[in-house]
Amino acid sequence: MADPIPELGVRDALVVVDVQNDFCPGGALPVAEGDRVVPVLNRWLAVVGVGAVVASRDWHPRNHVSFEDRGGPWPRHCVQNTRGAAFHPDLRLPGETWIIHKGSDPDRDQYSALDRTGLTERLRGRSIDRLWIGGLALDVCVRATVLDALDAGFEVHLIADATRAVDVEPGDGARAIDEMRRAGAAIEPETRHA
Ligand code: VGL
Ligand code: ZN
Repeated sequence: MADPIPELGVRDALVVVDVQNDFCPGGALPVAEGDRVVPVLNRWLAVVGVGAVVASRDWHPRNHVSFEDRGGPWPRHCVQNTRGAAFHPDLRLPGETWIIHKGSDPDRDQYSALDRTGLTERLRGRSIDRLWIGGLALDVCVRATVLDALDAGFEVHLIADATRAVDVEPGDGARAIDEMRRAGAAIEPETRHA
């Protein structure tokens, strides 16, 4: 049975991190089962009355510093305006979704959706103080976003069944969850990941 979704209201934001083709099976930097987050997130996206729905996307120029041909750790991925950078076609983002672009500076990476994107200020401007975060990848951009959000003073809930790890090293995903919990994030549903 699917887990129940808590009651969300105007102080809540749903933050969908980087659910893009390149992070799904068949993409340039595939996360195992990355596409499995889509139906789970769609259930959350169907909840009405939240303060904001936010969707970030990794949005790199072709010569980005994180790419292997510039000595970075990753194969070329999420190049601006390519199919790989598009949101997964089944993700049902509402029309009023705030789209956040990150990683557009060729010489700097931005794993967190709150890293100098203006999102923190925009959320505070709407008196949103509670974030529900899922997406890809658990151990990279979701991790960075959750830790930044905690630093910024938000109450943070990781939607654990709406995220998957890239697991460059085995166990990276599990370690990321531990780190987020220790930093103060609530892991939803708490029971399954206790
Ligand atoms: C990501 C690796 C490189 C992510 C972005 O969205 O988690 N991972 N760029
Ligand atoms: Zn990237």
